[in-house]
Amino acid sequence: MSSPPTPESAYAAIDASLAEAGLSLRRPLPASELGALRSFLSPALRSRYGADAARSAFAVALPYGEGPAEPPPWARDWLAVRPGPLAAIARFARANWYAELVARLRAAASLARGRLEAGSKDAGPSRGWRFLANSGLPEKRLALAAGLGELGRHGLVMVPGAGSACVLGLLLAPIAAEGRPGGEGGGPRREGPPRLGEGCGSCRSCLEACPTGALSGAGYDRELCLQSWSTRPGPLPPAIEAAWGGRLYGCDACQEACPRFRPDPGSRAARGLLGPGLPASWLIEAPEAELSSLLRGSALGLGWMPKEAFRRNAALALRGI
Ligand code: B12
Ligand code: SF4
Ligand code: SF4
Repeated sequence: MSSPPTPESAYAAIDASLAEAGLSLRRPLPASELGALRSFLSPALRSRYGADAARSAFAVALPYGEGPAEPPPWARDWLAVRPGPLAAIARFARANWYAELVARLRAAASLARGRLEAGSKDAGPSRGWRFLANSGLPEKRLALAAGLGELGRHGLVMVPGAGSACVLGLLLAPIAAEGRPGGEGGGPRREGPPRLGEGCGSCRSCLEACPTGALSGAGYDRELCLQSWSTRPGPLPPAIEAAWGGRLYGCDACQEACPRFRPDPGSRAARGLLGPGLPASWLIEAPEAELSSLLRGSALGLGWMPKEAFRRNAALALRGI
């Protein structure tokens, strides 16, 4: 017969398991914030992400690196026959860091359940454990509320060591867990709304570096952000087109300008390895089925991403490189 774990022993099991799964940047979400999340979410989102069943939650960040130095073998084969420029991929998408983070969260949940069950403790229903990254939950807000980092003036969460060079995720658990944070989170938990650029001092580098003026002291204008247009098919507004440059997916300009942006050379992802860019001519000429099949499993392989947007980006990149 198993008995419920104490919140402290559940916390110890989950925290140790997150560490074992390679997640050093981890912080528990205050219970009050989990309650606030439930009131904030629509019933559909609460049910989709299992928020009602969650009794505890951990915010995590996975620092990413530069990704592979070269495109994948099939892209190199194409280039051997058709030499030409690569259309650029931003660092967060050069490997599937979201899938990597979800895999580590899944591994951590399985380890935590194992630890608890080995001590005859009830780990709750397995479907109550949820592993999320780039989900429909407000991940930046939750990371900040957990004290994982602070909000840079570019609107991204900065964590110790990596700055904004990290993806964010969440582990939801169906058991209560309480304890002293064991991970390398950024600082005290935050009460109230996060403040933009609170640790930035007088720096304005990201604002100045944004090629479209999407960032201003007052905040961020999504309609002006190049990344917002990466997956929208059709002609681009002239100002966006003029600033496009050699991009295929993502934009790192505001982050590259940040003195605290430090991609982690030791970080590794096993999934969706694309590298710094893909041959622009392949993106334009390859049949749609080939694009879908070779991009599957990567950050560019989601079913809702229209391939004609990638073809347009590649055509602009050919012009802009
Ligand atoms: C949609 C989206 C985009 C859109 C729009 C971004 C935006 N800021 O609006 C586009 C495609 C443009 C985009 C761009 C990028 N993105 Co993006 N994006 C997302 C996504 C999927 C949703 C964010 C969202 O809905 N934004 C809408 C805004 C208005 O919502 P919000 O900022 O989260 O704020 C909400 C909460 O505060 C909430 N709220 C308000 N009050 C309260 C009260 C309570 C109690 C609660 C609970 C919530 C709450 O309401 C707000 C509005 O809905 C998140 C993942 C996620 N699930 O959070 C990633 C995410 C924000 N993106 C990420 C990344 C990496 C990027 C890029 C850097 C990629 C790139 N290199 O090109 C750029 C960043 C550009 C920039 N300077 O911000 C990372 C950021 C990591 C980090 N360190 O901060 C995230 C967190 C994905 C992840 N899991 O790692 N992104
Ligand atoms: S991602 Fe690019 S376009 Fe978007 S805010 Fe940053 S610099 Fe500007
Ligand atoms: S570039 Fe400067 S202002 Fe922008 S987030 Fe980094 S430190 Fe803050």
